[in-house]
Amino acid sequence: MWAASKLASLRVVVGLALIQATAFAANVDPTVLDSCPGYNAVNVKSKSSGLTADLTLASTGCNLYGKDIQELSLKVVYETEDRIHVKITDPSRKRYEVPESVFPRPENENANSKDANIAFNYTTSPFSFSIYRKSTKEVLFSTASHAIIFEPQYLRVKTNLPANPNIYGLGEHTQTFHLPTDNTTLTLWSRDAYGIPVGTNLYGNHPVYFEHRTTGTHAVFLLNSNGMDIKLNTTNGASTLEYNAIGGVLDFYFLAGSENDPTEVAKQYAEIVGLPAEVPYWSFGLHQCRFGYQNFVDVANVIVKYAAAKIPLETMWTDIDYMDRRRIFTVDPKYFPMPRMREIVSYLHAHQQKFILMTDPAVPYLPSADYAPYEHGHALDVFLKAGNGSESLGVVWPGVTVYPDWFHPKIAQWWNSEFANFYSPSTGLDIDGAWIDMNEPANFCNLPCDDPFQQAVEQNMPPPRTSSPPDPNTPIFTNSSGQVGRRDDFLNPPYAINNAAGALSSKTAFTNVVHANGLVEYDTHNLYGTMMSVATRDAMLARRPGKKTLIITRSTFAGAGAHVGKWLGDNMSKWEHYRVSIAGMLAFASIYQVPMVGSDICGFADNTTETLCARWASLGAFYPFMRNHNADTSISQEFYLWPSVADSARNAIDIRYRLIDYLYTAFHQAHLDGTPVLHPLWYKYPKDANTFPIDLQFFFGDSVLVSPVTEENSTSVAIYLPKDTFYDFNTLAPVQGAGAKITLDNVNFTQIPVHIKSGVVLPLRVRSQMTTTELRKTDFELVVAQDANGNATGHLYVDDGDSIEQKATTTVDFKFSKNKLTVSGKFGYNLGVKVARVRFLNVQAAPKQAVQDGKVCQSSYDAKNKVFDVTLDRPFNQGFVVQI
Ligand SMILES: *[C@@H]1O[C@H](CO)[C@@H](O)[C@H](O)[C@H]1NC(C)=O
Ligand SMILES: *[C@@H]1O[C@H](CO)[C@@H](O)[C@H](O)[C@H]1NC(C)=O
Ligand SMILES: *[C@@H]1O[C@H](CO)[C@@H](O)[C@H](O)[C@H]1NC(C)=O
Ligand SMILES: *[C@@H]1O[C@H](CO)[C@@H](O)[C@H](O)[C@H]1NC(C)=O
Ligand SMILES: *[C@@H]1O[C@H](CO)[C@@H](O)[C@H](O)[C@H]1NC(C)=O
Ligand SMILES: *[C@@H]1O[C@H](CO)[C@@H](O)[C@H](O)[C@H]1NC(C)=O
Ligand SMILES: *[C@@H]1O[C@H](CO)[C@@H](O)[C@H](O)[C@H]1NC(C)=O
Ligand SMILES: *[C@@H]1O[C@H](CO)[C@@H](O)[C@H](O)[C@H]1NC(C)=O
Ligand SMILES: *[C@@H]1O[C@H](CO)[C@@H](O)[C@H](O)[C@H]1NC(C)=O
Ligand SMILES: CC(=O)N[C@H]1CO[C@H](CO)[C@@H](O)[C@@H]1O
Repeated sequence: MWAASKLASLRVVVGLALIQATAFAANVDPTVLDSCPGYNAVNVKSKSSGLTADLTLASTGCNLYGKDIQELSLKVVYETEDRIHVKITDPSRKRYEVPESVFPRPENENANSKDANIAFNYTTSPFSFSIYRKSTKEVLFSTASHAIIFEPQYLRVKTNLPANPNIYGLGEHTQTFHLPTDNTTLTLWSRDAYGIPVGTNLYGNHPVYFEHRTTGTHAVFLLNSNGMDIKLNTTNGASTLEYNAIGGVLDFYFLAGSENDPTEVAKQYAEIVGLPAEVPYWSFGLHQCRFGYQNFVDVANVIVKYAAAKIPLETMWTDIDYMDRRRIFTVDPKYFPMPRMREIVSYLHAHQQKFILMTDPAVPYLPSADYAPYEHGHALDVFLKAGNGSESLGVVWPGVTVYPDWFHPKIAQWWNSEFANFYSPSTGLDIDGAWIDMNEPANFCNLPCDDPFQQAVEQNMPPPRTSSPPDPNTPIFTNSSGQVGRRDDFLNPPYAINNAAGALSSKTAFTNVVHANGLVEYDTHNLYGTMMSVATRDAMLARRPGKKTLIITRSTFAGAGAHVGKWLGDNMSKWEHYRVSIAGMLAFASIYQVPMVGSDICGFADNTTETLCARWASLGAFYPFMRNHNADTSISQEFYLWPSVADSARNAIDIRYRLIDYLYTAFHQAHLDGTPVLHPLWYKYPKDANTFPIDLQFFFGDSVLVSPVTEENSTSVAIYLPKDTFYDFNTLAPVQGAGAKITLDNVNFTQIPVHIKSGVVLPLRVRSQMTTTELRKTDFELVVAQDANGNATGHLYVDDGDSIEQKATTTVDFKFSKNKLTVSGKFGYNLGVKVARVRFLNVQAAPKQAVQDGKVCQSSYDAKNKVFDVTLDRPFNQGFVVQI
């Protein structure tokens, strides 16, 4: 979060204080790049599992941003039948590569190229390569006629694309989900991106794209954490995608995906970046937060008012307001005194509710004050260092700060111990999850930042303590292999990526600082948020061994979802941001494998309006992570403040909570095999080109279609329904999709259109206005939404909701065919509830009766909506059959 009130003055300073990059900058004529000589392939050695070759510079080189490297080595490995790994490195010099400790490499299964679904092809002179799909012979990726450029601080690879390509991913950004492919630059460089402006680099970095064709969906992942511009362009009808990275190596993974099911490529991507972490059951409840709660009384009042409004609040959050002078691991003794805060936490826990606080990475630089977190970290020497060995300073909320070095061997010892102390259940604040922000890392100090103390004063950050200079005996930077002999410009490399903050170090930690292991922030910057995420997760697990936790971060790198969830940063209370939140969420959940994702409901900055907040409360109920959050200078926006917003929240939370077990099951499946938790429409209808650009509707889980009203003041929405049968979630009446838009009218501000895709059996809880702890004690009902063939299937996974290792779990399969519903499975975990009813949809005429395992049940038929409603009284601890 960022103080809106500070923004105006900061904007002015940014423009003046940038270190100007000396670069030719990002706009060299593409024909110049294409006319570079590139490389010739020699000593090509092919094997069944891949090939190796030496690449030699074809002539003197074009030396655009440095000297072209003479000799490269190419290694191609068929790691699985669906994955080819193509790596180009400089054999003469060790270059930075994303460390294995941060990004473990996927297992190489040594596939035989004969069995692979995609193949690597190449030309030798000049060297170019392509990847094609064997079954259709389609070229998926091809560098033909675009020279590969490999210089110390500049790498370029460009591929041809088909006309009007369907490209998704390459975030974090606020472009449409279906990316524009003309004159578009996507920049990857973690940035504190207040207002999430379109066309700029934002908080996280996911250098992966999925390309969809009616003949199949494949993916390309470039494992590189350096700053880069990825350019999509179309010239004379020919589309291309070009990588321009300022370091690292060319480390590509090509994924075959499949011809019919786009979710296959999502699963294959999960094999590389890791399967998403499971989160506790309670984390799907409603979260309330804001920046600007004044004191502990405010916080307590919100909790009480939610209860009074009968809107089930699961988790109360507090932003940095709670801190003493905005110092992490402290409470303000006057405004948020520890005993009173402990009282709030006890109250929440006694009411089966949860508590989460914000923790930032920046640590106030307080060498001579009595501030233990700094002292401990300093003693262990775990903070980032400037080149002369002193701690590298920035300015963040508490004033002058240092930054943890997540590569330091003692970082976990320090971070875990600060977490254990401050968040101690017996003496501190017993949080249930953690929220980590500002971890790009953000820095308010404007370049050249030669006097952070002065800037802290100018920016009115809590004034710094009188500080002595760094201890002359501070251990100084030791050279490592990655560093020796490297003369790169870490502050202003010759190729300037299109960083919206200006120079690379602008508004973040200095990119020339060297980590404890010798790696330079220039290379690892984009990993900072993910490394803090992993460290925080470990600290939470250390506090509560064996328990699942919720960590929500702002900055992410590929693979972050295996550890944490993510919120979409500092958006604004605007309709555009309500709309763009869907594209952002889909990108994280369906492409990047970070499914625990959501946007600040009702908007973070600026003032919301009643109608925006009412619509957003409904939409937010279908974010996997549902949190209302707000900025300090904005008007309050708790859902209970307006009757229409409260109604909207209650209505949508009712649907969400009844579906929580379905959502929990989807997360479990994602954790097992990478099946996405949310789906864009084209994942389900891959041959229907009308679905490719849609990003204002989506599937929540596998089969619940959400189609919010998207225009201010409107009570109607034109939604696209593919050729398939759907059911209105409220009435359960069938709605036939015709592969066209239909207009829904009279959607008042308390409602959101939701449809069930046919062919599914949905397990729902029967009642919902309660905490998730209570919810788990309520009965189930089943909704049988048959398809055109009279079939439907579904699944349910239940465990204790809390433990990482489960002693006993329940896995249920539902199958409906020939008017018979069969419920079977493994009932290891005792749910302790019943199945209270089954509703069969699209039943054309009243059945004579419903029989459950030989026993005739009470039933009724609703002819208008064609729903056959059967009452059961069946403990949900074994299988059963219902015949109608
Ligand atoms: C491989 O590349 C060569 C050279 O461009 C081309 O002639 C050949 O058709 C390609 N093979 C396949 C199967 O695409
Ligand atoms: C491409 O986009 C840039 C930045 O938005 C703009 O300045 C430029 O005019 C555009 N060029 C073309 C050819 O559309
Ligand atoms: C796209 O190509 C046009 C024409 O060559 C060029 O002017 C423009 O800068 C390119 N845009 C990007 C983002 O590369
Ligand atoms: C070390 O370098 C930093 C920034 O480069 C500078 O601010 C600091 O004064 C230097 N410290 C010493 C002891 O020279
Ligand atoms: C580190 O490497 C640089 C450049 O090679 C060299 O000048 C410096 O003396 C080295 N420092 C140490 C402590 O070895
Ligand atoms: C939000 O509303 C408050 C209270 O009415 C007002 O002081 C503030 O200026 C408003 N903010 C914006 C950005 O309009
Ligand atoms: C929506 O209605 C409000 C209140 O009548 C009005 O101020 C606003 O301009 C309207 N917005 C649009 C986009 O029509
Ligand atoms: C909104 O629409 C729903 C469903 O059509 C209806 O039940 C409810 O009464 C309406 N509320 C208002 C305030 O019109
Ligand atoms: C419907 O389900 C039955 C029983 O599982 C199966 O035999 C049949 O093939 C299914 N029909 C279709 C069209 O999928
Ligand atoms: C996605 C979007 O609309 N972003 C906008 C957010 O607000 C900032 C500041 O007003 C704009 O610059 C962005 O374009």
